[in-house]
Amino acid sequence: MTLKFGLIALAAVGMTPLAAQGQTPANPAPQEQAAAPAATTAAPAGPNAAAANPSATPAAGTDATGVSAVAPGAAPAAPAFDHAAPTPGIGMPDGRMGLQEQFTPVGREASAFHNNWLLALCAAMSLLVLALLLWTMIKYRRSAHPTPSRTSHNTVVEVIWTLVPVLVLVAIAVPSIRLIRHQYSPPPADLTVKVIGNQWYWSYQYPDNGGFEIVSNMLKEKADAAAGTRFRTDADGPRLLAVDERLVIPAGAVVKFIVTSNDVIHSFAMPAFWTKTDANPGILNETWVKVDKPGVYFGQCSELCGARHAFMPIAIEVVTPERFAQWVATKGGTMPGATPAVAPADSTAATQVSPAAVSAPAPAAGAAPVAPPTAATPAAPGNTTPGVANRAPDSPTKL
Ligand SMILES: [Cu+2]
Repeated sequence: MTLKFGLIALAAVGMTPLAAQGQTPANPAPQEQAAAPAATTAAPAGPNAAAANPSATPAAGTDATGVSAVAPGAAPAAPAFDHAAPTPGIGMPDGRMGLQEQFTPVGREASAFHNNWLLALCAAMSLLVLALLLWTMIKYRRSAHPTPSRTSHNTVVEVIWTLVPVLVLVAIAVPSIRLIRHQYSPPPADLTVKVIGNQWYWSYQYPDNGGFEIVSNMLKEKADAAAGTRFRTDADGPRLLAVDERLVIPAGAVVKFIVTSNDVIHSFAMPAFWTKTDANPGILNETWVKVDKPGVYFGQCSELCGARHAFMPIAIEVVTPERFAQWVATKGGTMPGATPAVAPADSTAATQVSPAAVSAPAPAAGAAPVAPPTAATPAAPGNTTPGVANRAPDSPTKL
């Protein structure tokens, strides 16, 4: 017996440091862990990405063609677009409890369901159970009720405690299923935007508007930004949420987002639109929004995707349809059905490079300088990647 205990104790003592040792490196460094696979994907990404990840490579090729194609011809004086400043408390967290104010029909339905029905139901049930517990504890305590009842069946009570939960579940299921039906049966889309998650930024393609692409990076704080590069101001949005290029969509239009990823799983989430969709490599997920109110709305990547997961925010600017057409024009895109004033820009010319990209042509670090064979052939519209030059300098190799 004692021998057995001794052995167990010995084993325990022996294992403790082992266990501790095993945990020490793994525990405090989830970042390293996350970064490790990232680094491995980044290192061979050069040759690989050429084929698999079209947006990572053509930095060298497209950058040059993009700039030279646009600068002289297509857009003589690239019209500037006045981006709106966000409204504090709208489309962003502001410290209040509860859900953000919703700006889509589905979001309004869902938040009303949550606030007015689920919360009320939860509160009522919790209070009822608490009251029953208190009543039992006080009324049937030993001092007041020394001989307990031997009753083992009571048909009325049993019917009630079976029926009431069933009714509660039905009362939750009906509006819940109705909400899911609304969420997953979108009306025909007026505009489709392809959303692509990348470590660690988002790119957005507009296949309906000539297939141009924008690349959206988080804006750094003034103190963190390299000298001469753009940094965040309050007009851009809150810290860690403001981006250099916003996803712009028209108000009142049904916008379909096709969501995918270039590397690992990300998640495209916009709390004020009640939208969260995983971005999986090799898979197209779909979600939709219809936002009535122009404004700027912020979200974040919502699937742990590596070391800089916290720094790939999403900013959507909802504008009037007229301003949307203006914005598309500034990106070198076209509106469907519109006859372009200039000769129809080929797909490379359409990939206009923003001034920011020209001023700060950050080399896509880690990417091979070899121009991919696909860069020459205009691939599927939207596979041209002008904005890659826009990528923030903090690319995987820095980590
Ligand atoms: Cu992420």
